[in-house]
Amino acid sequence: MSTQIKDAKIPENAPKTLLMEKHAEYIKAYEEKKEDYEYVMTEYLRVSGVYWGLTAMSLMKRLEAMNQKEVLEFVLACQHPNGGFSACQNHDAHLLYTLSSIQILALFDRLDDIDRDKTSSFIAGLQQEDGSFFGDKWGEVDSRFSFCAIAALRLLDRMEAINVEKAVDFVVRCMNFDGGFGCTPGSESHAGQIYCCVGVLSITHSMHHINPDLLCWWLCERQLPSGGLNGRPEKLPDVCYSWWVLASLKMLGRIDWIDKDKLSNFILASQDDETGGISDRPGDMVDPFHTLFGLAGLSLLGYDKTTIAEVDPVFCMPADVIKRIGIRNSYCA
Ligand code: GRG
Ligand code: ZN
Repeated sequence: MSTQIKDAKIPENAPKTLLMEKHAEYIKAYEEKKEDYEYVMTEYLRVSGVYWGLTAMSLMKRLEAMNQKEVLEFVLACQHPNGGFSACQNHDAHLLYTLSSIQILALFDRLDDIDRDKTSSFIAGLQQEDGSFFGDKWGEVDSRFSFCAIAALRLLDRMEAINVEKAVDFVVRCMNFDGGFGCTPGSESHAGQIYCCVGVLSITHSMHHINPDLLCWWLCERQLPSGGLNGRPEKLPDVCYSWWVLASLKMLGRIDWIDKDKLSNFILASQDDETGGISDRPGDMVDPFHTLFGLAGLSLLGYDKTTIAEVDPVFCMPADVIKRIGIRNSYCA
């Protein structure tokens, strides 16, 4: 008996070229329509949403179209006296939003607008005895938070604020028999967590802990007949895995292990040719999250290099911003 593969269908009339102008208009309009239902309902992740929109615009070389002054005022208003940042005002400071805030400041070359030591002591205060990180004062542990802590500290040039060796030990303990990584030791491999853990090992120059052939087999098996990638076996393909999976393959030096043309067709087919924006799979509603990860995936694929800027596979930010800050990641050969 054979098992049926779950997959998306690409309609005949799905877009086949990049609708760049429409995506820029979609992101700009999203920034402006603050009374929309969708905008209001995503308040709990606002600062990350701002990072997705700004990074998408940067990759389309349109960052100057965004309202820098308004964004910077908003981000600074989200900083708490303990140095951490929340998703928006009156929410708790969290590592997820601290990273997004620092990424936004870095995009605008304004990291010196904050007290770097104060923010790094907030991050360091969340590290636990076993090297892991709480996301915030409520105590959830997840390898995503290890990535947020380490990526933020690297952008701030404050890696010495934490015990890096213990942070790496924890991430290595999240590694599974299949070469992948989960959210805590012993939990199932998932492409999103793999991106976070490989990112930590890349930033800390600890890639020797990984078996790249084993892990990249698991990663390239995420590609389905439609060309799209899923996040773990038996799941549907989703455009955001064009980032989580592909960025991991790039750091591991094996991006050629997937069919690039089929994946770019899947991303292009997930564009909305009326409203602009990219969705998780063809025919679904677009959002800024999938618009960013679709564009960033196309950048990694080398699609239309003259119009899409090069993305850094670790930080999901324009490569020239990471170069300007002077960061060098480690990659596998
Ligand atoms: C700077 C890019 C960047 C990220 C910051 C927050 C974070 C660090 C990384 C998140 C990594 C992650 C866990 C991504 C996966 C998101 C996702 C689609 C989860 C849903 O997964 P499933 O398996 O469902 O529950 P699906 O939709 O795959 O069937
Ligand atoms: Zn998704």
